[in-house]
Amino acid sequence: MSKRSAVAALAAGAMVVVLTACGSGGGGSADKGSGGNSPGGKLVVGFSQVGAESGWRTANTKSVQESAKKAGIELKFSDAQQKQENQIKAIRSFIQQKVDVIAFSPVVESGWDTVLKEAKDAHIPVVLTDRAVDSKDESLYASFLGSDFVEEGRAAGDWLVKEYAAGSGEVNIVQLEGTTGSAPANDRKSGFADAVKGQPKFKIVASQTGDFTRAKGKEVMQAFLKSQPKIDVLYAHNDDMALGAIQAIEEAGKKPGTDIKIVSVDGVKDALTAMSQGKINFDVECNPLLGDQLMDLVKKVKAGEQVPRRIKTEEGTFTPEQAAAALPNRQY
Ligand code: GZL
Repeated sequence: MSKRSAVAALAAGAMVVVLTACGSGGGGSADKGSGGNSPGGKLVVGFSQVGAESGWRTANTKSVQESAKKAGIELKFSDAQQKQENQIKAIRSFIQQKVDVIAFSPVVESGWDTVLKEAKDAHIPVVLTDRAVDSKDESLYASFLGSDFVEEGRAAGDWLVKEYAAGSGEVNIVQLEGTTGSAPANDRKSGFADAVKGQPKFKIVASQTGDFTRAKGKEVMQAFLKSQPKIDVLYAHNDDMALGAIQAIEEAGKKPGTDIKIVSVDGVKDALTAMSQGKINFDVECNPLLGDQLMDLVKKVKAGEQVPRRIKTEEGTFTPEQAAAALPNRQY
């Protein structure tokens, strides 16, 4: 059973415009000079979310919104619909609104220095959550709270190596990658490749982005099934793409989990259900319930306290037996 840092979970994203999702309009910290315009001294946090592309993302949004409410923090929430330009617009809007802290999950790793410098010049601290940026200027954000995606990819690869330890025949792998340029896609790919390197029997015969969505995961898996004469394993960077791929595999008259083994990442309820039906063979947990930790972090940052540069979330893995045991109480 995977270890889990316990934090609450909340419901769905909003449009790309900046919405005040929580809080009764209570006070900010205007007198603190670095922003915060909510009367009554409430901490005001601007949060730019990637989008609403997957079950994981929905659970993450719920967690952030519910935790903000619980912490008495006014949350200005923006859903970027997986577009970097929308996140940059939202961050600029937060700066204009003089929020106390900006928190965001960067949809891709690159291209953030300019807007983060604008936040720094406005004396508004920034916290990264879920995904990282590749900026070399560490002064542009106070902390990064999120998973180690390389470790997740490595865990998926390690399982595969064990699963095929006995056999000697070639193992043809197809890979559904996450959003191009995103930290989870880059790192889950490299961690997996690291785990299977030096094992000549493993061949990644096709690899393409499914953009972390079910629809795209199904579409790309359909193409793989047409173009690849033999597929033994699917490695999906998230469960939503794996679930879409399962539809494609079944429509092609094959049995997911048997004819084509599936290893995925996230550990959302729908995937654990598929596991209990024998359709997914292994799932690496990626914990979306970051809300409480994030609110604690933004409070410390606003108060000028020292915070760790990197806060790694606790996560585990699921076998089918563990999935069946976890399902009854699964929050998302
Ligand atoms: C990982 C997160 C990824 C999930 C996907 O922390 O950024 O984005 O694995 C989600 O399900 O779309």
